[in-house]
Amino acid sequence: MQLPSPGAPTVPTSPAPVLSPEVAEALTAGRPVVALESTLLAHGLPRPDNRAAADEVEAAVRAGGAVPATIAVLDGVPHVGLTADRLDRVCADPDLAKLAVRDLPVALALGRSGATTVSSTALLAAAAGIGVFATGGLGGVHREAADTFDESADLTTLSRTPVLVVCAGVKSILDVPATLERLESLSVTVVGYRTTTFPGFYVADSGSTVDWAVSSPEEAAAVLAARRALAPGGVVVANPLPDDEQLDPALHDRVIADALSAAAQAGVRGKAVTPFVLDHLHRASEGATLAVNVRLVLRNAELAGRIAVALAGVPR
Ligand code: PSU
Ligand code: MN
Repeated sequence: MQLPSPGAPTVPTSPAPVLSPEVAEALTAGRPVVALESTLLAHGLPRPDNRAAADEVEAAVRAGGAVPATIAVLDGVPHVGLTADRLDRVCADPDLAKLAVRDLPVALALGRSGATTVSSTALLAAAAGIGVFATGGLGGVHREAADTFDESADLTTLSRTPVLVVCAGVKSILDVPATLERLESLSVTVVGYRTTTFPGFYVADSGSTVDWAVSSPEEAAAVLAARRALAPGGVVVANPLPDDEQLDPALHDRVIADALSAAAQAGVRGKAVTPFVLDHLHRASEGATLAVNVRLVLRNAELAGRIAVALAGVPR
């Protein structure tokens, strides 16, 4: 091994994650905690209403019985649990970066700020010892992926990260059957919550099914505990909206086709695709997709809270 010569420049170490006092206390005491991502706030919901949604999502986790830990990177520091002023910053900054796992090292090393996606939130949550995470819809395989190779890093990260993520399926702007195939190849455990119908984010039924269903938060927690004991990797709990709370399926199909062709026409690429399409949908549906998006996130947050409560009772 070659030792650094005296006088060689030293590379600064990047800062360790900062836990909010409430999250730190809960984790030390073994109380239930649910991780929440910040990309859906900063890049998935319009300003300034995203700030109220941030509070509502945290309140939904509390209603489920757990402590919320919204995650973001601010000035190079990963924060697990955001104080009100930090949530203000995440929700207000129009230039906040979108950080997937591969972007984290750059943000940490260079002191940058950004919102975390499903992939980077899952990674930071697991590192902090948080097992349960809630989002809206997972990223996945885009419909034109055969040409673009556009597949979300959410999938590969979940294949190796020991967290349970509650979602309303994958975003319906995606190729849902292809995404389910990739989740299978990547050995990500997928269960429906009280159904084997795989939800379609804004709509209750994506047209695809899954093999397994869990019937309670306790069963979901037991699946995560079993997965942790076996092999590293994640568990997806797909929680559909009830039929009477979903987006009208006819409106859904129409606005999605429209949004996807707008994205293609605008030549949007890479990580800009999902925010562009969501924003287009919110406008084209006159806020209908936005209302449904917030509703499904709240339901997922509350269920995640209940699952975290059940998990806190499982010996590790
Ligand atoms: N769920 C929502 N809205 C969102 C997202 C999830 O209800 O905006 C975000 C998540 O952060 C997810 C990301 O990781 O969309 C996927 O982005 P991409 O397709 O670029 O991987
Ligand atoms: Mn992508």
